[in-house]
Amino acid sequence: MLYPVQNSHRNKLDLSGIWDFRCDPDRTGETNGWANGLSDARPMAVPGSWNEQYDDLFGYLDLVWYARKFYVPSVWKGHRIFIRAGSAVYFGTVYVNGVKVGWHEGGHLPFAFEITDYVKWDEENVLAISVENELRPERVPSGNVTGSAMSMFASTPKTTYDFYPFSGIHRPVVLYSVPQTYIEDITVVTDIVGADGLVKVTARLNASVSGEGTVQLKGDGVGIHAVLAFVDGLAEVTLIVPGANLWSDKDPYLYDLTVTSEDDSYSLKVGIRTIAVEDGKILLNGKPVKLNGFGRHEDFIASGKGLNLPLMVKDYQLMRWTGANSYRTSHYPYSEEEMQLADREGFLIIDEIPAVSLQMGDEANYPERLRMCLQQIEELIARDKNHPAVVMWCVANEPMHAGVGVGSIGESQTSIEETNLPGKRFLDALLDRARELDPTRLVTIVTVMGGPQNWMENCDVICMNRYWGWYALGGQLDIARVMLEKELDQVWGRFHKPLIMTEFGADTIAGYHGKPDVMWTEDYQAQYIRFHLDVAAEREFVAGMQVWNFADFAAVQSIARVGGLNHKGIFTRIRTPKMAAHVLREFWFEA
Ligand code: BDP
Repeated sequence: MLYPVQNSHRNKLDLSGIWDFRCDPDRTGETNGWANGLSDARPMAVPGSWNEQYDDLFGYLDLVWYARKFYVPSVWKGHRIFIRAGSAVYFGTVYVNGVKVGWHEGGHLPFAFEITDYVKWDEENVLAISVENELRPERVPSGNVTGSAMSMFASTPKTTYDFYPFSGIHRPVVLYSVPQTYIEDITVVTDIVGADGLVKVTARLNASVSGEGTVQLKGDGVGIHAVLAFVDGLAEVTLIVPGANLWSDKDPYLYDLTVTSEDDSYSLKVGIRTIAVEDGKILLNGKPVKLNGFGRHEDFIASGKGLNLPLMVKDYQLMRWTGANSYRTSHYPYSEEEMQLADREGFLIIDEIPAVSLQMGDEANYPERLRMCLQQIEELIARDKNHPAVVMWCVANEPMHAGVGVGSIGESQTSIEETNLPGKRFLDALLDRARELDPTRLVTIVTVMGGPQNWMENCDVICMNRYWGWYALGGQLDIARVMLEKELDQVWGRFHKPLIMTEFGADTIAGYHGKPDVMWTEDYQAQYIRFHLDVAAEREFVAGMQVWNFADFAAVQSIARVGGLNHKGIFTRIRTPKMAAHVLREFWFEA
């Protein structure tokens, strides 16, 4: 799944813009010919979430149709034509000139279909995409689960997770062309031997043909060429880069790699780096590194979860300003543009599939959810495997053990390990699959307070979300600190693996202050963050601290979410810093 590019062999047309849009709650659109265009349509921006663009669509999660017209430039004749969407949440079906050309299940990941045989030349074509985001128990993530632990956080809509289920075409839809025989995939794996960088390039054509191609790596003072011998459509070569300029969070150096085949060429950025775990530490290029930063969301006023490029650039600037060098794509894959920026800006990414708050007590839904999780792992790794920024795959966030209730928040438990073995097997299957597909990166599961402790045992890095001083021991930061220290030390003692606190946070209304600093004030959040960073600084095995959350974000409505927002942001939803942002700067800047 190579990111579409424009170059001398390939073409690309971005179809972002204002599309026609219509809801189809009775599901009659297909029989009524909506695939050929929409009447009585209203304007809708693509990319963007429909829920944020119109009040009456805020709570609408059912079927909708998007449509627009397009021309295929006549100079593309003789090429293969594809249509590709960066993401549609949750289920998207694509029609070209009334013909259903394909569908894709699962949000936040791209899909493309070849449409060469369906396009008309020298006249207008109609593109229609239907999308629905029904919340269903068997889906990933799940909704409308009876007895979900999340009821306190989700009065409406009935998600099992704590963010608004924004729906729609969230990333650009592009039309692109490739030659008849084209480079279908490239995998780059890097290594370091002494002062040399090794860049192993594997290229695959769409046809099992043999022939000659080339690989070229360019950088400061380096120009390395090699021949690529394709046999049955596959070729592999390892380049040696003497005195390589390594990629790191401090110096994100990128080389330009170009692969050519007889008819095609494709260029991508390459960062030479290694990532490993050794002696309880995470090593980047053989040296210990800490992942300091945030859990985040793709979320903003009006654009919802839609790609918002200025916001993306601004967020990186703000993260850098705090001194952060890392974040987790909580709780789903972020845009490809975001991953490209992470490579360029030197951020260390924990890349997560949308398996958030899966209810592991609900075994009836295991088979379907397992199928979806495995599909999402495969698609995510296929999409992001060449990004040096991505250092870890996360295959689940806070899976919920059997019988969990809102009150079940405390230390991770050993007493419930035995009764939760089915959940462990499910999660282990996800870890195994990610490792099998990519043995060069670390793999993890982010665990919930009060969960079975052995669910962490097969992770390369222990990732813990803990809310001592918020959901447990709120307003009692001194006791909360003792509990946190006790749990961290016990978990380290059991597993001897580096540990990242992937979430810790306190809801805070910007502008609220207090002395004493009570819950919900900026002062409380600042103290809460400070004690966590102090505790981490005293423990070498803590390999990272990621605050929940970078910014306030839209959640589902409930008594716990003032104004429909989760207020744990270090920045507000419109990106003004709260007091705690300065605490982070103090700890992280130039750390
Ligand atoms: C954790 C979840 C996260 C929530 C957060 C919270 O992983 O999605 O938003 O708690 O409650 O349980 O703020």
